[in-house]
Amino acid sequence: MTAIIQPAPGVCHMPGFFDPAAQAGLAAAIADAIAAAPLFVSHMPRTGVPMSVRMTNCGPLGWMSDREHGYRYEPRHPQTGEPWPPIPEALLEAWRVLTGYPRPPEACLVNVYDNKARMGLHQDRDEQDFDAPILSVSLGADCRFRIGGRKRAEPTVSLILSAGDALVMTGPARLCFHGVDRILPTLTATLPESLSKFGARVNLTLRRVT
Ligand code: MD6
Ligand code: FE
Repeated sequence: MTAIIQPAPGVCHMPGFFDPAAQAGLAAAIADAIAAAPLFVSHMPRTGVPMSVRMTNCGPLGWMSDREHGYRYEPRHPQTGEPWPPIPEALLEAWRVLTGYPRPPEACLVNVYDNKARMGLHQDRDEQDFDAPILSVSLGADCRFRIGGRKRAEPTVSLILSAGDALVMTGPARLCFHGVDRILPTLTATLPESLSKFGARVNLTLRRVT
């Protein structure tokens, strides 16, 4: 039984939800997904500035962005043209247990951070369904995660996301601004070996889209 911390209404942080053995199993499944659907770089709409994370997806739909067509979900990998690999069973199980949502996630975004990568404050609003929660699972290095209100200018709180942590954003938090300030230095590389060649931290974000 893991503790549940609520840093803001609708935000549930469950540190160490996945134990080290479960993290290793998940890492191996994500390494398989990356082998089938290689990591790629998305670009900001209009400006074309590249994002500092590399990404891929699992599930029927995958999130991506480029200068011309902006933020969107696509059923196929932009380079291979293949459908995304399936969402690992351990993540589907976590979705059922932690969200209680009656339908399965349609998208699992895999974000890979090196030590310099970050993610600016954003809302997850490219989905048609804001009633469904979002589940995020972190592997590898710690990061400083920041979460605020529904307006960008509202005050924010920060928390540390560590390996094995699950975070659910639901209800009043579903459209809150959030981001990753920075990856924190660790004495020991915590990303399981199957993924450590790709980066320092991996975040998996599961969503309903339609
Ligand atoms: C990350 N996470 O932790 C980025 N989005 O690397 C997210 O952008 C995120 O953790 C929606 C809900 C939970 C999240
Ligand atoms: Fe997000």
